[in-house]
Amino acid sequence: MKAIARVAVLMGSDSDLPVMEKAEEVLRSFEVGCLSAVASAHRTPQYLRSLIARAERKGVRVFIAGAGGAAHLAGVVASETLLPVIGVPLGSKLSGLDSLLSTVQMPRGIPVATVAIDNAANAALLAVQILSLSDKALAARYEKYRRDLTRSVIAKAKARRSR
Ligand code: RP5
Repeated sequence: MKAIARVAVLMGSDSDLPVMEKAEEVLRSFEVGCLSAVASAHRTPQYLRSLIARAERKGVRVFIAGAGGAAHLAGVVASETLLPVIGVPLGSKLSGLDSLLSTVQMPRGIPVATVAIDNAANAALLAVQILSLSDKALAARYEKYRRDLTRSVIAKAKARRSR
């Protein structure tokens, strides 16, 4: 049975898919249902608005929005919803600096939680943390992930020392 989508992974163009797929992969690994869609703040503003409303009706609780260049997608999503929005600035002709600034420099009152350039995995992890606040089973999976992460770093450090 398909899990209810609790996260919407939006991207400004299908050319963003190779990076944004990582968010979907991480969400799947935590058994968090997600929906994924291409919608542009500039090219398809009305479609984007209806997509946000539809996602909310379906039960989405967190939005992830990745875009590059004049990256207004996350900000526009944040202006249209009361749910938390995580922005992923994507690599661009200006190495993603334009995307980063466009995503992170939101006006007071309408926040976007912005992760590092191209770091769609961190956006998914942040979404998992937000959802974990009201989902004990998911919180336990996230806690295990963090324990495993710590262990793997320590194992690598030990392996280096014994060389
Ligand atoms: C942005 O423009 C998209 O998010 C993408 O990163 C960038 C280029 O889009 P394409 O010209 O490849 O469709 O809106």
